[in-house]
Amino acid sequence: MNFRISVYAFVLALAVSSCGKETGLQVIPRPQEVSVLEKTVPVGKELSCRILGSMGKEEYVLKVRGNGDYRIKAGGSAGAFYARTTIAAEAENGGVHPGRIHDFPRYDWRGFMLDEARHFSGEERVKFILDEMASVKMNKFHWHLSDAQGWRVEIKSYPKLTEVGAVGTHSDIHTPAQFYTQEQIRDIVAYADSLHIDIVPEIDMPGHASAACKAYPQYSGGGVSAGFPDFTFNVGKEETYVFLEGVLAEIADLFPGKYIMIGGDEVSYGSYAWLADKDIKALMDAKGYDNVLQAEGYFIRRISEVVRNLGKEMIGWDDIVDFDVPSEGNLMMWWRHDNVQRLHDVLDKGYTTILCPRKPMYFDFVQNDDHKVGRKWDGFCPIEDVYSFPDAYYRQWDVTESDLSGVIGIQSNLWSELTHNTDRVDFMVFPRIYATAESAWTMPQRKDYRDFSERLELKYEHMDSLGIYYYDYRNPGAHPEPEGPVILDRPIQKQDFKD
Ligand code: TNX
Repeated sequence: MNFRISVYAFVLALAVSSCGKETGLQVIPRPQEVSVLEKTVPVGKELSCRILGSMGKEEYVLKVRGNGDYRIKAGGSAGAFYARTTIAAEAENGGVHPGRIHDFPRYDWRGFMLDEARHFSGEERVKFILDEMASVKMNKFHWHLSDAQGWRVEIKSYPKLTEVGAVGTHSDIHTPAQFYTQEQIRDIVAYADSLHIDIVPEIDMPGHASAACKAYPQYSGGGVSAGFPDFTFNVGKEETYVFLEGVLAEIADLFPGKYIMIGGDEVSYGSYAWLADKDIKALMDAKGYDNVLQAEGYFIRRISEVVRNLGKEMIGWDDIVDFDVPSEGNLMMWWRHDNVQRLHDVLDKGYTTILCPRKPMYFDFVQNDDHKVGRKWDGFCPIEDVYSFPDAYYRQWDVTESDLSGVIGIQSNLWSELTHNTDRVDFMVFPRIYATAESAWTMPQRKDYRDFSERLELKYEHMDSLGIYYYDYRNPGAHPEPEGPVILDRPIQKQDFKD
């Protein structure tokens, strides 16, 4: 090291140490660049907020004076919102640290998915989850609104979707209809918007469609004979496309965001029935298809056109990767942790991708080995693993950071087969969602699990103040694992079959 560099290093070290340690800043997700004094002062007033075109839309610089007054520079209203979110987190922790924070997200997509089809959470809970997401700078709420067990969004042109399709849950097929009216949806969308969260609606097709097919059997393509006779839509009938175009047009109108998620997963749980359907056979004959996967691909390509014509981009689960939808305007969610080839496929084909592999990102997987209610699969999904995602996984996926340049973000998913009440939802989501937030926001070189665990202390206080029934890693006895749902009368599930 030459003399000038070492003098520079010394002066820099002195400057940083005289600015105090950043460990005083108890904020999740951890900001990228922090230079603040250790001691806090009460939050003062906002002196200015300047929006600068030279900064990223979500980027901000926050300068806090010794008296607690502060100035914001940001690249857009989202960045300004995140600066104020940092101030609010500091205020909740007792005071703000004078100094400078420069912050921006690692990923554009910082998501959480809630399944409301298997069990319904309702408006108040959704707003609460949106609040928690916003408090840790998450910005995509993926809303799984339809599945075999229930259809949860009002569609004016097809009223039976909710009159009939919203009846029932995973644990009781007789539960009276539970769904969102269009007015409620608009209200929730506006609420999310005020928190800089985009809502990404999912209408799952052509599988997981039993609830819709119960309401409109004329669009059913059949399914397994017992329990789910109508797991799929009929991909051979023109009327099915008219129906789905109508549904998706209302969805596009209700959700102003850029994306519509069309699912596309696990169709094989029902599609063998297609070989016995005259309309689907006619389609296959006309197109020269000799297996049902080709018919599935035909359906997905048509739906991708429908979504594009509505001015939106389509997202599908990685199941649709081989169906040749254009990489422009179609995104993929990689979820099969045990099928890494699918990750390579989506990336090699140039799809913009969101990473949400079951392990470690599925919150229907348990958090601890002794938990009984929830999935395990060669282990489970403890918070450390969520926190170390995605970087700790590159080696086992045989990828490097640069291979992942098509990845726009990460997401955790709560499938709700076994979360039938608020305690169970809380228990599975918290505190893991805070780890998702930091993995999605903070650059890898700024992540440190021990430091995160210390910062989580204040989140425990926060959760206590809100009465959240979280899983307490420090003291597992504090909130015992809540019982799972009593299954009164449920349809036979795909899990009951081996493919
Ligand atoms: C697979 S993830 C599903 C869901 C289930 C979940 C349970 C995905 C695209 N499909 O339908 O709820 O497993 O872990």
